[in-house]
Amino acid sequence: MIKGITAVAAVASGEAFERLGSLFRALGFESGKGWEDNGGKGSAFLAPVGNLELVTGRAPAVPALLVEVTQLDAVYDAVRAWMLSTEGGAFRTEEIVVRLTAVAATHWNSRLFTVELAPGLKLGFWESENALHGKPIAVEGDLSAAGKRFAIVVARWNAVITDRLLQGSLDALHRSGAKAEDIEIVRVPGAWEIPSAARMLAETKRVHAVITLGVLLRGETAHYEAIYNEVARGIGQSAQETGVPHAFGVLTCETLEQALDRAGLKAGNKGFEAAIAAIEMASIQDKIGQVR
Ligand code: DLZ
Repeated sequence: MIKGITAVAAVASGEAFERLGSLFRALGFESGKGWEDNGGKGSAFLAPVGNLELVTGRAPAVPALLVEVTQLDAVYDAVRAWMLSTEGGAFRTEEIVVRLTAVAATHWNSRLFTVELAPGLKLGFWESENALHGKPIAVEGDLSAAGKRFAIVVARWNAVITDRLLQGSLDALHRSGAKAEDIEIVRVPGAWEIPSAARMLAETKRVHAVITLGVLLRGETAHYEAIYNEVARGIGQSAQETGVPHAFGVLTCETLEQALDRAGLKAGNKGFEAAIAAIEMASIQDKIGQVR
């Protein structure tokens, strides 16, 4: 399955390498994992969308290194400001006129400008006139739990099931990079008590997300619907009012057999799934915070 594309651009000199890296960082590229050995070094820059374009017939009229952007005019201003700054090489205005082309329309329904940072090191920035060109940019959470703290609230009622849900959650957290000391487990008597314990933990603000685990069996539970609604409402309310993501891992099943299936037997492990949702939401919260 295809995951992404990496285009490797050889940069002639160390100075040009540093300069290009500085520009990309100034424009807000996300840095990827770099490398360095005796023979050279590499810097990775990540973008939400990548294309590899093969061309035949005629030589392309654009630089080999092209960055697709939104708000091309703002990017133009940012590049110009960077060129004037010391990090960008403190180019003189006359030099900028030569090296930085004006934004111009292309014959492929786009606008483009190019910048020559050093001899042989030219790159282009372009924006499609079709605002929906390419994949819409969306903020998505990473599935890395490294460096994050989690609380798990687990009901003791129906422990034969909830213990399995707990194992599923711990499995997901550990496999995603969470450390054992960053996971707090709180046991409560039954599903009814989950919302208040979740809220106590969320209010401490010492965790990035709370995972709630329990099982309500219709056959065993008087006023099943009323209890279920309160538990769901309480967990949702705690998430909204504290701003701490809460993952919902409270099973509602007709029978014990059905619950066992959802706790790792036949239908996945809902504890695992809830932990993955918590990890993703903790990351989304970080990212949305960064955007602001
Ligand atoms: C009392 C009760 C019943 C009948 N059924 C369940 C259930 O299916 N799942 C569950 O997690 N808890 C149940 N409980 C216990 C309540 O959630 C609660 O812990 C007690 O009523 C004490 O407040």
